[in-house]
Amino acid sequence: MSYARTSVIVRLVLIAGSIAGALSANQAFAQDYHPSPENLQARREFQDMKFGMFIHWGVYSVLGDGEWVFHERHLKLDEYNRLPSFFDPEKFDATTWVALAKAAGMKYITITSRHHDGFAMFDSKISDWNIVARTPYKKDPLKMLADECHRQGIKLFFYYSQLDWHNPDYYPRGATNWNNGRPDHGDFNSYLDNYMDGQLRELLTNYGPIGGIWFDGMWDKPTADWHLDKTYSLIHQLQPAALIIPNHHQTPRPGEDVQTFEHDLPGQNTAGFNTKYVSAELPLEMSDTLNGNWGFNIGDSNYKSAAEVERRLVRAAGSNANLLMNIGPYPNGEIDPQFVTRLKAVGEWLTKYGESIYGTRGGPIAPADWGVTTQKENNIYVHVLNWSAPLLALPPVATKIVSARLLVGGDPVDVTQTADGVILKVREQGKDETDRVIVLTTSK
Ligand code: H79
Repeated sequence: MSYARTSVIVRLVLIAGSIAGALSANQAFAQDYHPSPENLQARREFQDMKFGMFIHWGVYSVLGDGEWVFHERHLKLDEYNRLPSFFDPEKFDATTWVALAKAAGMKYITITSRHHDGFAMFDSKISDWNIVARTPYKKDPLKMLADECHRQGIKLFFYYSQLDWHNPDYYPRGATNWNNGRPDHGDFNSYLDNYMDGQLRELLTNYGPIGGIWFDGMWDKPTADWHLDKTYSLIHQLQPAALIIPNHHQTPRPGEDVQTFEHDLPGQNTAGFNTKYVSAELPLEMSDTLNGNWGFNIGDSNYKSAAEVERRLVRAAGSNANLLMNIGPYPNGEIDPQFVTRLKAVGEWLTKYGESIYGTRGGPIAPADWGVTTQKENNIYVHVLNWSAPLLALPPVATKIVSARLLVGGDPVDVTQTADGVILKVREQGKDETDRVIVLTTSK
């Protein structure tokens, strides 16, 4: 069902509700929600950034078996509770992490403030299930990261798992339930209103201006009432420019600011759980892993090459989306050197090709096997990723092309524009060349 049709239904429900004199707060919110000017500005800036660093880091990193290890091994609460005492990231250095993101050409960082294990990687007063209270490290890495991001001009977003495998008030439990020793009762409303919203208030109060909150895990209980309107209002009230980015794999709802897709380009669903619906209005984002895991997995050496990351970034940009590329640092705070070399290579590539990525929107020609287009002002960037013959025939574009040149080097490119389309003479792909970018300058 389309977003527009959903809105119509919501409105009809509202009218019926007000006639009956029983307009709920949630429905009123849905009708009344208008993004603030700061929020709309933040959405545009988000789209301009195009490339972000996703970081999965938690006490699970100690076991080197991914962020789902608590669930995968069906550990008991008492067993998992041992883990924080081994988490002591003496090599963690916020300056190094932020500098790596910058060197990679990334403009924002999205880090796990807490994952499904519910363990707060920040100084939370809501519960002692947090890094300051339970680990020998005793410090708040998110505070250090936030300060450093502000210093180095990188936007910081907090990933926050709504799903919680640790708190007994996360009850009734959802699809990922196993018997880990929690009681068979709990107060879900209290979990949402006191625990979760309490922690979100901390994250939006104690870390300066943040980019937004990246929610995950709602899919564990898709039909539950998550008090979304209340939580979203809280966030927008505390920081109007903070973006709400929900990874719920559903059609966007009022109050949400970005539509994000896990492991897939917008509209594709190779992962099996993504929605095919793509918002024409909201900024889009695709998240992906640099190897095969989110959290550190010691047995995973399946690294993507720098060229592969570049291709994904280009394909995302051509689909009008950002790429949020993940790394899972070691438990000691170091970042795998294999990640570092690849990210730096992508950053070098971006110093040459960034003009055709940053600040662009998806171009006028639909993405295809040969490549994609992006656009900015009166330029159309044709990204030729996969084409060997010299002549590339493209569908028509509405504007008049006044010149065509290579982005790198600036050599002119032969171009023929007719009512039937645009023909470009593409030169051979150079060795180690990911993307041949042709800049079409149009008359307006
Ligand atoms: O944080 C990373 C992962 O740990 C988390 N999201 C990324 C960013 C993630 N959790 N689960 N998944 C990704 C995969 C989702 C699996 C699902 Fe299902 C399939 C969700 C719904 C269907 C299995 C069945 C789990 C719940 C029901």
